[in-house]
Amino acid sequence: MNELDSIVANALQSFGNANTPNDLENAKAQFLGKSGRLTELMKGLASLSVEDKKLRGAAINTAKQAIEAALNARRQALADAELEVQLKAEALDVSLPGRRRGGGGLHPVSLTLERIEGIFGSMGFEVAQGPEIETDWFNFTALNTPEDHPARSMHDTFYVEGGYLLRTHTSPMQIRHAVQHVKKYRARIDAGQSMPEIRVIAPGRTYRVDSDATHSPMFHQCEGLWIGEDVSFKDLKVVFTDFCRTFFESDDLVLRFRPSFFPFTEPSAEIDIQFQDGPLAGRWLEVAGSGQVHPNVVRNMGLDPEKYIGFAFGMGPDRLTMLRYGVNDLRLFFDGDVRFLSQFQ
Ligand code: 2U9
Repeated sequence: MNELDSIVANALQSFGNANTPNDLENAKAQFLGKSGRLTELMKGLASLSVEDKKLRGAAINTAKQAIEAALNARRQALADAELEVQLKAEALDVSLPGRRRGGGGLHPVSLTLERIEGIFGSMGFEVAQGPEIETDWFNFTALNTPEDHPARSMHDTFYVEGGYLLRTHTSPMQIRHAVQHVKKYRARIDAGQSMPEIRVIAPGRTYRVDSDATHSPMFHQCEGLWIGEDVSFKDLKVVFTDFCRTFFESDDLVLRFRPSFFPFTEPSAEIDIQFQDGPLAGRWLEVAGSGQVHPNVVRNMGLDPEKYIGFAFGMGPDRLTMLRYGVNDLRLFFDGDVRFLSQFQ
């Protein structure tokens, strides 16, 4: 083997032994670097005759090309191997289930409020919403609840600056709605013509000084009002029975109206329901209060109680939500724990 062939053979072997790009560049320097073996041979060309220079130069060039080709091939092989290792280390398991981004959703009590609004909406009830900071007049006086009534006690009501209070029920909104309605039809009413009936529900937040497993200082109410010239207790029974059966998706649900007292209704009744099947079957559960609207309250709407009559009812959407989903502590609704809340999505 001549000298050039042996240099090429050595280079190929060195490149083959280089296992990292760094080793390979060091091996390259031994042959093609400034004082590499091939470079030294080229320097020797200077002392040769023109004829020999041609022959020797061509032979060195051929050897150089062979070394460069081997170098490039090895560079590529090392780069491929490195990529292979990296791909293995970062392997993706495309068969794994996807990770979903947590989507938001409505609070269980909001779901109940939407349900209530939908059911009463289908029976022709409007939805009235309004202030949570109220005056004494709308929260108590207009609702036939006099100055010395125990409900006005500091123990029950959150009073705020300026003689205002946090509404203790949503009934003030019914009065506000009724007064607006009556104002709109005043001319017709005064002319002895009939006024379209008032049919409204008022859902929303209410406040009382109370806190335990079944009471929260902020709670929800939904009260309803139906006033017309010929609206009776019978209508209340039909409307509320229909509501409960639809809300609880139970056609054989039984209702019981138990005599009670509220300042704004006379006569008044508590409404109990009884499921025929399921975990609560047979038990009587109180779900609402109700009654025929007191003549004083009808008068405070600007109507003649001799001509206009109707009924009202009030229920607690928090309690309805507990019953519907079998939740036993009201406070869970207001703790804001996502593990609890996400179960309703
Ligand atoms: C007007 C006139 C009368 C609404 C009524 C009730 C009976 C009632 C609460 C009890 C506890 C609901 O579950 S609770 O939070 N309410 O029992 N509410 S009658 O009576 C009205 C409302 C507005 C103008």
